[in-house]
Amino acid sequence: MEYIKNRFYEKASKCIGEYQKLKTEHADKVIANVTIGQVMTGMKGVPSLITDTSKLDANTGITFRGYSIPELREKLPRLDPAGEPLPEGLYYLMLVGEIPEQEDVFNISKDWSTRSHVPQHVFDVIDAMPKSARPMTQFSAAIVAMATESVFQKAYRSGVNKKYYWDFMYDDVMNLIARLPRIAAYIYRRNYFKDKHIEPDPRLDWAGNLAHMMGHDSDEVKRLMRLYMVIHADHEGGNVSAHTTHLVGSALSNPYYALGAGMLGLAGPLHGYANQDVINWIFELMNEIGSDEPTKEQLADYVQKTLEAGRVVPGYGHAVLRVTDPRFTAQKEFADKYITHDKLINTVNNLYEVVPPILGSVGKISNPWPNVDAYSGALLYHYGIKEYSFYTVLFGVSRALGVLASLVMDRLYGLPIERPSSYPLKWYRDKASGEEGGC
Ligand code: HAX
Repeated sequence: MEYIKNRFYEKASKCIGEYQKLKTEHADKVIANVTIGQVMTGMKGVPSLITDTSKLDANTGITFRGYSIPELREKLPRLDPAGEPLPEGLYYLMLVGEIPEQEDVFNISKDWSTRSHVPQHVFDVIDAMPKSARPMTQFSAAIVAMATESVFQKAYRSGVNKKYYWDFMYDDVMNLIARLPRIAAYIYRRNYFKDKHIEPDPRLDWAGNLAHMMGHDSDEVKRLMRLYMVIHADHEGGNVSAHTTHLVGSALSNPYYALGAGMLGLAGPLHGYANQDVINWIFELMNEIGSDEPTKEQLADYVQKTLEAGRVVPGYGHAVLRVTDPRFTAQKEFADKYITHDKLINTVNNLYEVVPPILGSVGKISNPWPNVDAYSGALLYHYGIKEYSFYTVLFGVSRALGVLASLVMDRLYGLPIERPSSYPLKWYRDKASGEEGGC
């Protein structure tokens, strides 16, 4: 589908000049001051990255090229007028910056289908690991193992001019995205269905095929999978999975290395692992309370107990957001529309009433509201995807869309190797007060 690549180049190449101009003519312009508080809390709010695909606002949530999640659900092409948008369309939007036509989206589906062959050695790498290896360990190892296929790496080694890096990166990224559903489904069937694998169906869309290869072939699961793949795709550039992918890519590592590293960041409990931690924590509380329909009072007691034990309440809080995550709301609307009664979903809804006032009363928690992970597991579980130790892999398949689209742009703009400065703790102490002593 060369025409989409050309369309991307035509639009994005206009920004190269912009980038160069800022770099050369406005290099001394001060845009922000950095406080010690920002350094001590993980560089929150320090503008230091260029990411065009999406932007996160603390009070309104994520927008993709300016479009909110409700707008995406209304405007992006879909297979069925009553269904959810296709993630192929979101990828096009993030890359090209415009809402695609139906035909563009079908063409991406077809293109990904033709690129989706996974080399045998990647399956061998997965099979070499014990089944007790976490699905995210298997997933990131498989991605890195696929670097043997990198056309960017081959082009670099053959001495290609740097102005063409983006072109090879584009192809690597398309191949990589195309293959992720097959890899994810392989891990799923290996771990939970005794290696009974299901071949891809080339007539299906990218997310529908993932559901199919996992063995969940109903229209309902495919609809959920499309929504899931759209809402998890990107969350601007500073989150751990996006930033890691960008950082590793900035050393001109191939996209397989960059995404593999990003996925290992996603695997952490404060990031994507929270989606399985939420379900684990809810089952733990149901078990301890002795009911699968706990009352709000029982839930409140358990939340307090979790905090007293020095643990976090998974699925709540956010580094940037200060409101209910619109990705939570989109999933809640989906559940309200399609699911009449489900004990796990009822508990998730009850927690939404119970948790925020408790977290709000702690004082130090910046955001007491739920994030995307508070809802996603309950929906997957309802539709029969009950193996929650797998859930972060699904997040990873989706997150690849945004971080890899950004990686193509990084190479097109010619962004430099990233290299912030670090200082000993004493340096900050001297800056703060100049007091003697300390560690
Ligand atoms: N439960 C208990 N304590 C919490 C909390 C929660 N849900 N959220 C924040 N806090 C605590 C922090 O641990 C921190 O405590 P210390 O000062 O003792 O270290 C304090 O409140 C201040 O933290 P913050 O400024 O509110 O939040 P951070 O930006 O540091 O962290 C996190 C943001 C999302 C990591 C945090 O809210 C958290 O741990 N939430 C639970 C885990 C979770 O749901 N993660 C997924 C987030 C969304 C995402 O990335 N998905 O992939």
